[in-house]
Amino acid sequence: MLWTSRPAPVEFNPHPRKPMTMSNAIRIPNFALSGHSHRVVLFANLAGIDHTLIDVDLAAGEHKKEPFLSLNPFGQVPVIEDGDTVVTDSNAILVYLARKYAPDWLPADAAKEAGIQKFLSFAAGEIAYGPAAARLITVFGAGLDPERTAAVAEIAFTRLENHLNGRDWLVGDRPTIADVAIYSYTAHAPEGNVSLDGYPNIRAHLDRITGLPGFVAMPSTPVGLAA
Ligand SMILES: N[C@@H](CCC(=O)N[C@@H](CS)C(=O)NCC(=O)O)C(=O)O
Repeated sequence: MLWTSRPAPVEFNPHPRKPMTMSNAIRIPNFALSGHSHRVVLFANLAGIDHTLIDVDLAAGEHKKEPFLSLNPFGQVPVIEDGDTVVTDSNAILVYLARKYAPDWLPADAAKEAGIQKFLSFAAGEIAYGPAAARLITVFGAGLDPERTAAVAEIAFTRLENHLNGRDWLVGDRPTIADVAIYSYTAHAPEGNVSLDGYPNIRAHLDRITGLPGFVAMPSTPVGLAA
């Protein structure tokens, strides 16, 4: 089994209030072709957060069985385990990791935080039901309506393109978790037959993210316009 056991505590612990483990790395049960998972992995790398990836075989239904269901009863990746803390949902994980380990990526300023939350909702709304859903059809054979997902993708990318007019980053003057949240499914939209040709601001924004130190790509799938 893949992530049943935590690293065993060592026998001698000079700091008894702080349990020692072989590694303090955050554990990320992960599916490499999931944009939701990639969002978390990308952020951990951009923010320099020590982590260990554990592959979850979605095709074999590992996410619908124990021990995974004890971690996330929703039966979805991504999940993280940070010591005894388990966090589920990609955007919730971004918030948790930024708050705890990389606060520059989630400014406490009320207006900026609200702006970031807006784009987390956008990632879970228009992006999930547009380009992400379109890619589910071509990469995983999902029985969704390609015309509908293409229409939602167009709405999403038109809004994003307009927002990025005159801006380098979605909120404020530096990258935040908002930029990370929308990256993976936007960058891989062509796999779902959604072209980025008409969206120069979006393409420039994606390039800015790819150029950040620590950037890691999600594996490409040669389907749709990416074939
Ligand atoms: N709201 C969740 C959605 C996660 C999600 O849809 N994960 C997909 C992989 S991309 C999954 O695990 N699907 C399996 C299922 O829902 O049964 C998040 O943001 O983490």
